[in-house]
Amino acid sequence: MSINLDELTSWDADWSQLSVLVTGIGVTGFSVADTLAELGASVMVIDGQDTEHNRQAADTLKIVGVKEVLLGQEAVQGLPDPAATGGRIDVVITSPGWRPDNPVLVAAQKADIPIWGDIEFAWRVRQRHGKRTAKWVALTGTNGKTTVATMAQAMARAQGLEAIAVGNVGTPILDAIRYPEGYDLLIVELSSFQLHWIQHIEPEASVVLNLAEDHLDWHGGFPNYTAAKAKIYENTRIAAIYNDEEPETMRMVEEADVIEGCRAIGITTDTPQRSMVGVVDDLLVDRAFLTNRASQAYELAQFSDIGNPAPKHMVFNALAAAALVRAVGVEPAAIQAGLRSYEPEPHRIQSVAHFHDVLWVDDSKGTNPHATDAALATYDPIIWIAGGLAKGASYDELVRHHQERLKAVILIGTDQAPIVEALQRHAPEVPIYTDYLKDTTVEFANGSAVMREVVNLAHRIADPHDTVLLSPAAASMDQFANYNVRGEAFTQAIAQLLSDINYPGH
Ligand code: UMA
Repeated sequence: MSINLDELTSWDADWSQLSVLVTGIGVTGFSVADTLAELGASVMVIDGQDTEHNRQAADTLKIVGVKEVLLGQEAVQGLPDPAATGGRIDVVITSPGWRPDNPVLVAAQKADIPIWGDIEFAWRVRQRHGKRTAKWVALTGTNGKTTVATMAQAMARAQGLEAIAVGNVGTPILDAIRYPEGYDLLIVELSSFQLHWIQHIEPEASVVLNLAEDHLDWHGGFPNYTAAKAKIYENTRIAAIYNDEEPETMRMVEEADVIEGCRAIGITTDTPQRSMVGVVDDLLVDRAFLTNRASQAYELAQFSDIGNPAPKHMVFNALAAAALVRAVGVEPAAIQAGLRSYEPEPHRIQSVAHFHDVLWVDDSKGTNPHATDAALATYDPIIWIAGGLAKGASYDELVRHHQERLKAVILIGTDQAPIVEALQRHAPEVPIYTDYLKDTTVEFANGSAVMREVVNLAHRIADPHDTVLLSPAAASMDQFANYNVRGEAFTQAIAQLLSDINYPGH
């Protein structure tokens, strides 16, 4: 029997005849398999890692009705025997970390089996009889996504909406879809991986915040990466929002097939033209979401509502969040109230210590050159702690742009060569410290030992007025479990240093 997937467009459709292969048993795969089991579909899950954590997740999924879970490398060499899912596989629902050239996904494509991501699946089950249907606003970009998503959440909540930031931000979207009371608004943060697998969603508003090299290995090059990002604008209903300072994002909006009546809205940190949000003096203003926009603007908030000082990238993030929620009717007063109540994320250009006139800043969230660009632009002179997994990125532009601010560079992590080469080309006089820090055999648990070495070294070479900045411009997973752990290791190492030097109060 063949299933018509086009008919599966609501929670109440008949999902029970469907046989699904779910790839991955992480945050995404678990939520997908759990949801499918609740819908009565026949589900099989595979994952390359046979760990204790994954075995426990498998046991839970089997209890809720998942037919089969296969763990370990043998399970992910190609399509599994479909006997366990009713003799066939109608669709594969993949986790974002799985690259399209993964053997399982390649085999599915060869066999003409459709592949969805969890976002495509979530769009199809978002409507359910007797329950409110949340509106979606969607955002992507190389950097600032999570800040914008959580700022938009704060603004929408200040308006009294039941709103939640979901997706790449960490909470799987299907958890929100299945939330019993339902939501008014889902703020959907999408990675380029998630966008790659989307076929059709219709957000009220969408934005590509910025574009810079990242995840090139996954996508197989920059053109594929930007093509994935551009998909966010397709079928937008009300506002397709672009970054006026990045013309490529405007071009994406121009080329997108949006819903009739959808408007292009620009974000600028300068004086806004008509149909833009932007800045006048130290005010965030809206010249987009009002009828008499030719001659008037709404005041949304003041710089001081963001912070003191309010760095340019945070002003931009606040404007982007405001544009997203203004599109669904959030009032200017709620934008301001949301910004005032907003708690910034940890590990994002966060001052963590100041002693001997040296500032220590944790920007562990700087996992690619573009994110680190904002951090390097904020300080001078800098002792820069960088390196980790480069993910195919180039460091030339970053180093060229900030070479005058760099006093010294301390490198950690596996992929040191691209940074060293960029420094040799554009900042040959800046000392680079690489000794003993790049041991690739260090296990995650030893990352903290590396960070202690780094912090002690930075302390020895720092002079008054310097900033020691951890902003690696690279992913952390070679030496740390994730960027949070890397940032924590940094602050703990600083605390240890303060105790070792008997700094008052420690
Ligand atoms: N796995 C395999 N084979 C593979 C790849 C993965 O078997 O080739 C297995 C792993 O053993 C693991 C599971 O798949 O058990 C992990 O799947 P996943 O890597 O897709 O991770 P999830 O736990 O599902 O988390 C994902 C996002 N992860 C990635 O995109 C890598 C999370 O974003 C996201 O919060 C979550 O879904 C909910 O939507 C994280 C991230 O690093 C934070 N995102 C990148 C970024 O922000 O730069 C894109």
